Amino acid sequence: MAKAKGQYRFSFGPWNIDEGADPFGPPVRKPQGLAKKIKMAKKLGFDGVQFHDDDAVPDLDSKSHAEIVKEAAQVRRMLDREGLKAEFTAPRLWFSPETIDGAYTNNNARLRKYAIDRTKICIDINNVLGGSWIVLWLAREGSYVRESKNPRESVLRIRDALDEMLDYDPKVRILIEPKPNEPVDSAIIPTLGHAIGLSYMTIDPDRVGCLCETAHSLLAGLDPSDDMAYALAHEKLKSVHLNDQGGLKFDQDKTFGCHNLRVAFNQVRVLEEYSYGRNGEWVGLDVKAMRTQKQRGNTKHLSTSRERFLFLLEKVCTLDKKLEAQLIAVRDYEELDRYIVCHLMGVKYSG
Ligand code: XUL
Ligand code: MN
Repeated sequence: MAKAKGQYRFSFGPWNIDEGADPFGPPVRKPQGLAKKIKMAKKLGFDGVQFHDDDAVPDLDSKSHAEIVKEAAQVRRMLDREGLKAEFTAPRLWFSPETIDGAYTNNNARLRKYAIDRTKICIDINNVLGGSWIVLWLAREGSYVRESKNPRESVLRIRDALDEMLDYDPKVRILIEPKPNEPVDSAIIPTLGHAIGLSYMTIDPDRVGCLCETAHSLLAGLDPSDDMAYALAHEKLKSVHLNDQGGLKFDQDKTFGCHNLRVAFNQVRVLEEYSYGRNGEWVGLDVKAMRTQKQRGNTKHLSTSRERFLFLLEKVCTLDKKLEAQLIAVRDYEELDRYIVCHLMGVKYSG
């Protein structure tokens, strides 16, 4: 869908309104049903919703294909009623007993088949929801003990799985969301560079792209805006999960721009300058409320992230490009840095 420059469609997933449980403590907020979350998305000014397969159809392993399709159609009607679209569906391949040791790279052939069958169901759900693509976060495709999996064979197994998906549905588009670690110690496809390389190994590279998450790039020690630029240069940046991260810790999924506004600015800038969104790409937010947040205000991280993106977009559009070019031409990067920070802080710049 075409958009004018500077106009974006925003999305998030039901998991982004959560109860605040963490590995060290139980939930602290009340659960909200999917219907309520869809209504909240509309109220917050969002345009679309991202799904895991079992967000749309809970307990899907215990349901027939006909039941799954019927329930997905009910969710589609909820979206239609609110005037919202589904952005994507992602198979939650890190939850079930079958995927304890990974999905497509599992050492057990029967369990690898479970992962493929489940992904085909996810593709069917996505088609009913009308999503643009499926997203593969390759959560457990890696190891805790390097010798436990053959790393070369694992790459080829993921490629074979992608080929089977591409063959299953000639229209499906697949986005890989890489992450270097967590829950595994070491991921087989840890960065966007790996994901893009893998896409070219498939039977139809044009239908395999990627989703760049800010926190995942930071966890890999990379600048997220450079990662986005790399994927844009390959015409493979189809979705983003904007958020923030306080350095090399666990995956924090904090509000966009809360730690490093300048890094956030450069992400918005690269998206805007290269017309991200012109071909239907979404600005997805993968943010979590802090556990300290009370029930009231449990969506503030979402509205603030969206608001901050729009503030930074204003900064991108009002940047003095002529001055920037002049400073680059005379190689005065100290002055360029001074100008950029003045601009971001909203203080008067005098050259
Ligand atoms: C995991 C992650 C997931 C995916 C959706 O770190 O980012 O939320 O984005 O499955
Ligand atoms: Mn994500």
